[in-house]
Formats: sequence, C-alpha cells, structure tokens
Amino acid sequence: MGFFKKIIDGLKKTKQQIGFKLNELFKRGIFDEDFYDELEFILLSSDVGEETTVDIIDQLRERMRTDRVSDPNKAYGYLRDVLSDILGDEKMNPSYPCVIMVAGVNGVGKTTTIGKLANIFVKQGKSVVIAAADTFRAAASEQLEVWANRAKVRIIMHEEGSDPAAVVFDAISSAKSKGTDVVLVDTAGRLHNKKNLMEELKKINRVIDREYPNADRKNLIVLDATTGQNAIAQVDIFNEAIDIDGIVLTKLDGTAKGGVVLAIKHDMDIPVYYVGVGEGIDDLMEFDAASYVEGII
Ligand SMILES: Nc1nc2c(ncn2[C@@H]2O[C@H](COP(=O)(O)OP(=O)(O)OP(=O)(O)O)[C@@H](O)[C@H]2O)c(=O)[nH]1
Ligand SMILES: [Mg+2]
Repeated sequence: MGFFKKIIDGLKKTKQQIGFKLNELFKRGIFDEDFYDELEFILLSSDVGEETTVDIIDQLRERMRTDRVSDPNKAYGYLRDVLSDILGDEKMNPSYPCVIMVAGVNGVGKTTTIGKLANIFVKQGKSVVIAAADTFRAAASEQLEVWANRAKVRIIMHEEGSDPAAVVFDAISSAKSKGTDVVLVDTAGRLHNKKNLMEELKKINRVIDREYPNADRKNLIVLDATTGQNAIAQVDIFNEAIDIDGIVLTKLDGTAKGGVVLAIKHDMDIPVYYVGVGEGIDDLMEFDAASYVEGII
C-alpha cells in the first residue's frame, strides 16, 4: 500500500467524523454566523480543542473577508490552508550517530513504535541497536526482542528488574564499538509511581548525555490518539522531566479524534514527527501536514 493511501486509510474514522460534515457544511455555500457556529461545533467534536478551534475560525474568517469568497471549493481550500499552516512540517532529521529515547505512559505504543522506527532506519540503510530499558514490566524485553528480530536489528537486554540506565550504558558502548548509527531506547510506561518513572527517565537521560556527548539526541513522547485532549497533559508532565523534542501519535487508525494533532501543535509547539496508523511494522509514517489535512477533511 502506498504511503498516501495508508495515511488516508488510517484517518478514515476522523474523516467520517469531521470531513464529511465539513463537506456538507461548505457545500451549502452560505458563509454566515450559523456557518461559523456549525464549523466550531464540528471541529470541537473531533478534539481539535477550544483555543485551536477559535484560532482556526478567526483565521478562516479573515481570509474569507479579505477575498470576499462565496465559492464553496475556494472556501474549503482556505480551510485546508489554515489547517496546514497550523500543523507545519518539521521532520525529525537526526544526524548520526544518534540516540532516540522513547517515553510515554503505559500502553500508548512505545515498544511497537521502537520496532517500526528500527524498520524505517534499516530501510534507509542505517545500522540500529535497541536498548531494552523497560526492565520493570514482565516480558517487556521479550516483546521488544520480537520487534528487533522483525526489523533485523541488534538488541541489548538485561534481566527483569535490573537497572535500565545500565542497559542504556551497554547499548551505547556497543554502538560506539561497532559504529552503529542509531540507538533506540525503549522505556517503561509504569513504575511503582509516577515520581519513580520520571526519576528513572532523568537518569537514563543523564547517562546518554554523559556517555555519548557527540551523539545527536532526540527524546520522543508517544501519545495514544484515542485519548484525545488528555494527551496534551501527558506532554506537559514528561516535558518537565526530560526535554521532549517531538511527538509520535499512535492509534490514529482506531479513532475519530485525529483532530487532536491540531490541538497538540497549536498548544504545545512541539512537532509531531510520526503517526502510527496500525499494528504492523510498516504502519508508522513520517508526519506530513498536507497529506494529514487531506486525510481528515
Ligand atoms: N491500531 C493500532 N494499534 C497500535 C498502534 N501502535 C501500537 N498499537 C498497539 O497498542 C498496544 C500497546 O502497544 P505497546 O507498544 O506494547 O505499548 P507500550 O507503550 O510499549 O506499553 P507499555 O510498555 O506497557 O507501557 C499493542 O497492542 C499495539 O499493537 C497503532 O498505531 N495503531
Ligand atoms: Mg513497552
């Protein structure tokens, strides 16, 4: 399946929620106060968020007024432009060697994302080693090992309950000695409590900084799109512990809340680098604003 088709397919539920309704609304060709009220309602119902919705509507009004638009297609094009502008297009573009740490609350899709990322880098001809730094959850390393085998990359694992920072230390040593391009660090989603989890992430972060100062660093937070607005609160919490460079938004295939990307981008100003649209190894896409907008409206 082609890249574009996959995104469109993955966003089908969101499109049903907002795209079809927006289409109907614009087709009427009447751009009065009722139109804007209804537009607001539709956007809010897809987790675009209040502030973002207001901003979108203000921007659209402005463009419509300046150009005195009455043609529905033209108006729809303006909405596309406004949404694309908000989303922007910032790619992760690491330099090599790099260490990519993946964090997020439990069950959001961290481990799956690591497997998919490994696959993406391998396809780009990069060498990869995975650090299984979720030593807390039983069988977490084994789950990651399955992904490492699928992507045909190396994995460093220690036994359950061991120090995650030591796993990362070993993975970095291995990457240095073998000249590996990418170290992918999987982390736990749950420890005994949230404070422990944040302290552990900070410690891993310090180890990477100390042991591999010349490596490019990317800290990614994985968010489950089905949680909608709640995802934004999660970014805040993790961003306090470790500087988050970018977002991976997973499970877009299972939700009509794809509008949450707009809220994230608008409220957080942290780029969405990748989106997950399925459970398979090829189901992670680099975020592209134009295709995304095409997919949701
Ligand atoms: N439909 C869909 N499912 C996904 C996607 N990404 C992950 N999943 C599923 O989400 C579930 C949890 O994924 P994991 O990768 O284990 O999540 P995790 O964040 O590592 O979980 P913990 O290690 O327990 O914190 C699995 O069943 C995955 O198959 C996605 O983009 N789409
Ligand atoms: Mg995991």
